[in-house]
Amino acid sequence: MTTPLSSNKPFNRILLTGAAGGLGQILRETLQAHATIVRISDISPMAPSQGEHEEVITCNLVDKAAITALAKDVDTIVHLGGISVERPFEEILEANIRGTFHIYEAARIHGIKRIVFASSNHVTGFYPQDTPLDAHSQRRPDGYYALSKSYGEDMATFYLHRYGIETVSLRIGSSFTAPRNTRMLSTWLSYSDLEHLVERALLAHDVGHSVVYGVSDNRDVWWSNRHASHLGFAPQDTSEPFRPQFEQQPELAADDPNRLYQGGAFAVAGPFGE
Ligand code: NAI
Ligand code: 15L
Repeated sequence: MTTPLSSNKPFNRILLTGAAGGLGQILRETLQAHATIVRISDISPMAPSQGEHEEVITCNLVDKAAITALAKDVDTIVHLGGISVERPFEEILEANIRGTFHIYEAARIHGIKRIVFASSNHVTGFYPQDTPLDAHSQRRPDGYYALSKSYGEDMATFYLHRYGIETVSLRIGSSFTAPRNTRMLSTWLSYSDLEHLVERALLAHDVGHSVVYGVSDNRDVWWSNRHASHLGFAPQDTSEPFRPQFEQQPELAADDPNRLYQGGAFAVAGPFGE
């Protein structure tokens, strides 16, 4: 841990992984309000540093020494980096499972006390749509990607009890500029609500390991955040304005995974290989 600089921001330095990605590009701006310096990282090219308040470091999550160095002098980590779709197990193993392990080890080594972990709704993706769930519902991962997020949540619990590192696991629904299909009318998380969620995950006190579904105030939400009320997450947006464009389209077939499973098409991806 470093001594805070003379700014009145809550953190001296925040590390953001996955900064070149869809959500990383949004949060890169948001986090400026909360830290004197935002250190951003990705394996993919990122826009150049905007000034002294931003450090840009290209880095592979699979490289343990590089991730340990990346987290030096950091106060808290927002971990978004990794593969964000269903892929063969070996790819997921490296970027997501080994990569998240390296993040937690780096936090332990440098005395970092809080991680905001981008988990996913896919840890419960195999539930039928309309089944009400909350953070205590048994997980039903819908693929290797989902398994990696589920393991990440278990890692968070272990590092809390063993080393006192707190985590807020964000089970993000579908965070894009707009819902892309009928399923996402239920799972959509607006960028504005995402920013608010990450702010609460960084600033709320005594979070232990908290699990929260990242979803806007949509009409037909399957997930309750009753066990995460201490975070103070209060989404303001809704997918309702997008509903008419989907209602004009033909209804999905009864066996369409986007109609059956909370995780949609992820639940029927693969098998990979022979
Ligand atoms: P994205 O795929 O746009 O961004 C992920 C970033 O991680 C990419 O820029 C990629 O280059 C980087 N990355 C991949 N492998 C890496 C490695 N080995 N080392 C370093 N960086 C690596 O994904 P998006 O949409 O921005 O999501 C961010 C996070 O939130 C991901 O962890 C994703 O699983 C999670 N999430 C996103 C949702 C969404 O709706 N956007 C929903 C649920 C979870
Ligand atoms: C995810 O976990 C993915 O990262 C994202 O690309 C979306 O597909 C989202 O879930 C979803 O479930 O819509």
